[in-house]
Amino acid sequence: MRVLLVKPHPPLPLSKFLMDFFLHLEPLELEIVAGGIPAEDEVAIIDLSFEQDPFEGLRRKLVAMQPDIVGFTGFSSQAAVVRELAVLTKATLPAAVTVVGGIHATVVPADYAIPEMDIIVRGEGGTAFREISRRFKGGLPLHAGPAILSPRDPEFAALAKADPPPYPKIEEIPLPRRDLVDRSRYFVVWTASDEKRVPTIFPRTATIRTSYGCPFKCSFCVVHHVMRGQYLQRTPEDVVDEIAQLQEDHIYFVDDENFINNERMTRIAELLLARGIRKKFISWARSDTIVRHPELFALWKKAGLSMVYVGLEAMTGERLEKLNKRTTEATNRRAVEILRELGITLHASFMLDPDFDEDDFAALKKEVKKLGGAEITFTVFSPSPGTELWEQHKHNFIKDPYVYYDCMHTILPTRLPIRRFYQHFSDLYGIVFRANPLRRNKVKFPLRELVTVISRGFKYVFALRALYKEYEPEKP
Ligand code: B12
Ligand code: SF4
Repeated sequence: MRVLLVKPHPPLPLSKFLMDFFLHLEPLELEIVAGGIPAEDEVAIIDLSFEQDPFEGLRRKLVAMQPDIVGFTGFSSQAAVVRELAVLTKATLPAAVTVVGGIHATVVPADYAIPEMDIIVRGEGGTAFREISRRFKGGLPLHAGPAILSPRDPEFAALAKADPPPYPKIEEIPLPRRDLVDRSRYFVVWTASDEKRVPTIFPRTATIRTSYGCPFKCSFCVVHHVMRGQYLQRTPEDVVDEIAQLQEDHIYFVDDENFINNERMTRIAELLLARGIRKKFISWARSDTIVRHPELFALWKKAGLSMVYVGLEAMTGERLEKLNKRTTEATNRRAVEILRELGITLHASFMLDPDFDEDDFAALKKEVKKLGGAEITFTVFSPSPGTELWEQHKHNFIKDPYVYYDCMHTILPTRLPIRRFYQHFSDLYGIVFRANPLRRNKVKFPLRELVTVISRGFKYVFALRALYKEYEPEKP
């Protein structure tokens, strides 16, 4: 059996820009799916974001490899592209079985019900693909149960409307087949270092997932819906064994929230230290976790934690409440202080509300200036497909809510004229690029790379400023 797994390219130029210049992570979801395919079978991964012409790149690969099964992954913003790629696959190899999985297939499976898609997987894919392989080889119908659906099955409509199926036991999820990608191509702009001089700002970076789900229910986030509130955790020993095998020195934790369980995270750090594993890590963490357990972050600093992404989202109680973030302004401020005291670089993210007026932007700019010396990003509050908020807002969307679900394009109407909204958005990035840790800290980075990052940063600021042009002109 031959299987080709396809990571689609980002359809919007702004996402492609970010990926080419600031961070490009390996297709871990497809590596895990590949881990479920028996060793005797041939499997390959193609990452279309590296192809000059992604459609032609896929066509060539299909012709050369002649796969029996072609599997696609995709965020909601990539759903339309994935459908086109499935059409191309069937036109090139009519006998190939097409399968789609990933977040969009899990939350809106009906969106993939086209004649060119044979199987839609909801939820975990490594275990699902194991089952698909078994059925394919045994000549059995491929669809099975609530997780492996066929759009041709009479039960499809009912199954697609049901809640996502439960995740399997965590120990059943296969380990990723990292050997299937060119590892030299994946990187993150790494602005933090305890050394005086570092060889590159763009180190090769591996990703790892140590847990699935999150016990919180932020209103903009789909994770609690997908995981039905479950929080599945790998054992510390298992996590550390995987980290020890990684060839990269820089590691990005792609958990939804991996610092939730203090005991587990303490044990992981202790094991890393005891086994002498010296790596640098980036992770997401909630501000309240940092405030509750500063000692945990102090320990992790020793174990190599270099940067922490914190979804601060807002600095007013009212907005935090609206997002159901269950944190406060004071907690956010304290978390920032703790990270600073520990010498861990903060990467804060804020959520702009389409409802922002001039005062809201002015207040946020003030806060952002105070954070100087941190990495900061901004996203636009956009209801996530699969959530109640999406249902509530679905009649108000001003842009296709899937294609433009990149959290940079607003899909909801803005209170300010749209041009003004994006002026402010771009100004915010202007402020943070000027105060970026790369410019502030004492580390010596290669000068040419530093110039590249700064010039790309300013290109990004200008691209954001011009984003309003992608919207209908406003009525006078
Ligand atoms: C790391 C991450 C990123 C990375 C990129 C990761 C990558 N390699 O592309 C970065 C930081 C760049 C990023 C950016 C964005 N992200 Co993001 N990201 C994540 C995060 C935290 C983990 C994703 C990951 O690597 N998971 C690890 C793998 C192993 O798990 P998995 O994706 O769930 O895959 C499993 C199953 O889905 C299934 N499966 C997946 N594919 C396939 C394929 C087949 C054939 C099969 C059978 C099964 C299958 O099996 C997999 C293995 O178990 C998720 C949260 C989440 N729960 O998914 C958000 C998430 C995917 N991101 C999200 C969003 C919105 C974005 C942004 C658009 C905005 C933003 N928040 O910044 C941007 C834009 C990205 C773009 N290119 O367009 C949303 C997507 C919602 C949606 N409906 O599309 C999520 C779910 C976060 C959320 N809380 O809502 N993201
Ligand atoms: S804490 Fe993070 S993962 Fe959990 S619900 Fe909120 S945004 Fe989603």
